[in-house]
Amino acid sequence: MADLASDALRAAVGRARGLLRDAARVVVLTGAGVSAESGVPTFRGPGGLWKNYRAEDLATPGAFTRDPRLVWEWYGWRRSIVQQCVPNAAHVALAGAADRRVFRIVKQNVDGLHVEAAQSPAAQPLELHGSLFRMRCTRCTARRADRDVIDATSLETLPRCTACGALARPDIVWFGESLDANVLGEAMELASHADACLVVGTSALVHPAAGLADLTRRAGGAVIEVNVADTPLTNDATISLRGPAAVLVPELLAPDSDA
Ligand code: BJW
Ligand code: ZN
Repeated sequence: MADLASDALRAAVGRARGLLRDAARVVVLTGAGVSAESGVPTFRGPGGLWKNYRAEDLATPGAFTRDPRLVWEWYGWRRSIVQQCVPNAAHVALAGAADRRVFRIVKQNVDGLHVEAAQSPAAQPLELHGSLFRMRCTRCTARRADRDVIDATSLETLPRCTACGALARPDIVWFGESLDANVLGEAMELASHADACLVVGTSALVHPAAGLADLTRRAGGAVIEVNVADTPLTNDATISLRGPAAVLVPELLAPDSDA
């Protein structure tokens, strides 16, 4: 195995590989850490986006009502960073596993890298918190994909709905907003019936996403965590692996060499 720092980690990875191999149904919950090695900043922790910006100032409906120009400026900046990033070995390994078996990815990230890594419809993730590269109207129900540069120099230059002309907003679930009920329902259903839940690179602080692994655990399934640090899930996880997603996830999901 490449780059596994200690015998203890190597053994834990071996046990986790066994659990995943024996699981008929696997659900994967990913967070910002899965894209860290692609160069996308995480939210919390050293270098995280919330270090320099307060969530309440930028990622709430109230923030957008108060100052849509500031909010669009922040999203335009994040889009420009993410547009230079490509999926890493973790995204690729997860997409490959989703092609081979009953294995669904549920993602919190809005960066689109799981979507880019997917080679088939089976590998398309369930999207809990929206996308940086979609916008929706603040007045009507129109939504559209969009990768253009955002001009946030003034209110007049901000993106507008092409159907009704009202101000458009990022198609992202902000704090205090409800997740799409169908998507959340499907994610909860998957988690409740999974034999294993693989949790990759999330601080597990933001609900309702953070509760999904618990649904698997309460139904008797295994919870396998991959993270560079402890999280609120660590104590209750069946196996918690300390290390970077782009190293550990491919190790966990590589097909057996004698297969
Ligand atoms: C690595 C690594 C490497 C680094 N390898 N690992 C129940 C209890 C308490 C509160 C609530 C609750 N239910 C609802 C709430 C309120 C709120 C909430 O959860 N607040 C908490 C913060 C306390 N939730 C909501 O408002 C949700 N809405 C809702 O539930 O509606 C109904 C309702 C409303 C009001 C009240 C009650 C009910 C909506 C949540 C929307 C979240 N949206 C965001 C996007 C914002 C902006 C944007 O992206 O533009 O989603 S917030 C942000 O956090 C983003 C992320 O998807 C989400 C999760 O973050 P994530 O992915 O975990 O990232 P980090 O940075 O926190 O962690 C990175 C991890 O990676 C760390 O652990 C690192 O160690 C690790 N890592 N490098 C592996 N290389
Ligand atoms: Zn409109």
